[in-house]
Amino acid sequence: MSKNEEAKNAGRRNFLRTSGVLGASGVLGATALAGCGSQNQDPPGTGSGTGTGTGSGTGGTPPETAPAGLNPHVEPGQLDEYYGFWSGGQSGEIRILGVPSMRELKRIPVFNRESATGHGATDWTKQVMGGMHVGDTHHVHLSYNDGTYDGRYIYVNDKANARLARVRCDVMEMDAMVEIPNSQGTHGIFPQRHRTGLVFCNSEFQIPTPNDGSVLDDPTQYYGLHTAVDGETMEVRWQVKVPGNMDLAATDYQGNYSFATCYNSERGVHLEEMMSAERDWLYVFNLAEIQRAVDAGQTIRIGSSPVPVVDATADTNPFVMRIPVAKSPHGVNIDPTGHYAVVAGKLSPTGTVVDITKIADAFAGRIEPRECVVAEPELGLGPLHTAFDGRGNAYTSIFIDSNITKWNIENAIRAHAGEQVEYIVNRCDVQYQVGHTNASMSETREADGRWLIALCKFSKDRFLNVGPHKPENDQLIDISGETMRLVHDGPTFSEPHDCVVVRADLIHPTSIQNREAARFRLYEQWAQEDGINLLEDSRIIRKGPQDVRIYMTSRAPNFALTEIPGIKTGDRVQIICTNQDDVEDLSHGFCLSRHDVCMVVNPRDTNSITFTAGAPGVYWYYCPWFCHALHLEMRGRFFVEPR
Ligand code: K7E
Ligand code: CUA
Repeated sequence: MSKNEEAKNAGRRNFLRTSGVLGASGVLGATALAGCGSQNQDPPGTGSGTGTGTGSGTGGTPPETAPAGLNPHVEPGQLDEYYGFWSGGQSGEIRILGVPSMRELKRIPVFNRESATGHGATDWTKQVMGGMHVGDTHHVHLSYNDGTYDGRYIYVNDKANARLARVRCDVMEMDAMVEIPNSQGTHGIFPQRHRTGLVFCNSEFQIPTPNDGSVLDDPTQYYGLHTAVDGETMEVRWQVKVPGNMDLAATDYQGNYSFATCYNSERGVHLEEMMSAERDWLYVFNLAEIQRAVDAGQTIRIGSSPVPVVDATADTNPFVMRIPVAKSPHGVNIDPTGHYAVVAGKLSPTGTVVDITKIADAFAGRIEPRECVVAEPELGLGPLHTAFDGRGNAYTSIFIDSNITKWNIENAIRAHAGEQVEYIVNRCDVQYQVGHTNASMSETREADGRWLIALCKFSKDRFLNVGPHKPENDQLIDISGETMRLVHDGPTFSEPHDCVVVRADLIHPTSIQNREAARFRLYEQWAQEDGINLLEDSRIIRKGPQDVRIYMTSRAPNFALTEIPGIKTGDRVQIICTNQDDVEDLSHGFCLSRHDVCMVVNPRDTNSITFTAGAPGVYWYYCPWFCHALHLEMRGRFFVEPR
């Protein structure tokens, strides 16, 4: 960077500091333009081709105003440096994006029915999904070991039907799903960070406990539940019953606490009531105390649920501490040092910084819960979520102001203690109305301060108009420098709330199915029953007057069976299909004409689906995945006789 540019940038930073102060005193309009290179004004260094090098000076002549920064461009054939795991919102799925290219690499169906893979229609997915085909995923988090990702599992919530699911990272498919009992609106989730331990799930809605119709319109008897699911077995271990609702979740790095924001401490059922109190709570769950009570049987049961429930409804109790925080808190995020929890106010223009090292004293009664609060920075209108760069800075998404506000945590603490110090570093406008924000490795000890994603709820005029339902806009921001730099607009389909950005070297998927996922135990059990070798044998077995089971292998470009005779109309037919090919990227599938049956069978995979044979006639089945030059010929006839 030239002397000239440096001087210019320094001047700009000073301007930003000033505007930060203005913002803090409520003159927010004045700050709207501040502090962010946009893609229109400041294109990143072009043509450098280095992928990860600094953009400036590596090729082309960047415009004079272009600050140094990372190059977001990933050349065709080159790989991204990060996996981004996106929640898929109301689509019920998870999405994998490459970062920084923002290319969508894959969708992992979880709570949804999905035509390409047969997810939700195949036998095993049907069994675990319990007949439900909608989901509302908000939060994806990976399993941890020692404060960083261990590359084993992805956990994802379903707010719609109160479930938690898990995806195996080796094959990137859902392998477990559990219903969270006694609760509704499973929203914030977070796994423990010291090892693969518990995954905590917050219920956003309060309901009667039990919710059996004996209590209806009496909100004083509604409660929320904080649920611990074992991240290995996916069994529900315990629940804690609290007054008030719970929104976002977080965990510390030691395994001592889990956290939940509570925006409805009022326990209201209408909007005005929920917003009435000036302060709400950050709940801190004392995991050792809860475990002690569970082990000692000091628990209650709710309805017919076998899960032990710790009653923490008393104003003071050893299990849950309530730290008063700014009005209607939303996000709670732990900084990469593990020292601070940052709570965003949502209906207050402030954040609250909680010193986690003080919590033990507060639980012991040596200090008041409120004394754990070490800063209350004024951030802007509608703070929601916070990410970190590992250099002491926090990046809070500001919904109403539509920006990402970068601020320094230690400076905010000093300002709170009375020092004259500016903590706002600068702001970056985003388009528009940002919900979550997350940065590369931000939820780990290894936060690296390179890329930040702003998940904007509205795209409005940013893309070609596609009708009344617009895409969202997940924007990519380079945070490697002092000034944030917006480098990419990423349209996304409804409605990924959150994402995590994970260094690619931490994830090691296979290309050939390793047959270790839970569903294979089901196939093996059937095969054993019928004396079948799944990878070798094809056979049509009549199991009863109306039941047929068919084992069939496939190898490009052939199904082992090209005719399936002997089926009677109304038969319940199960097809168990195995792909013998162990060639990377060689998926087959099974699709049966006019039967609503379609599924994928990946290399060395097995999949199965059950359906009722239709009216008498000839039906072609075919491989729906382009697998070979003779892919269209990969088909056979299914003969249905009159009964
Ligand atoms: Cu902020 Cu559901 Cu994480 Cu939406 S939640 S933004
Ligand atoms: Cu096998 Cu197409």
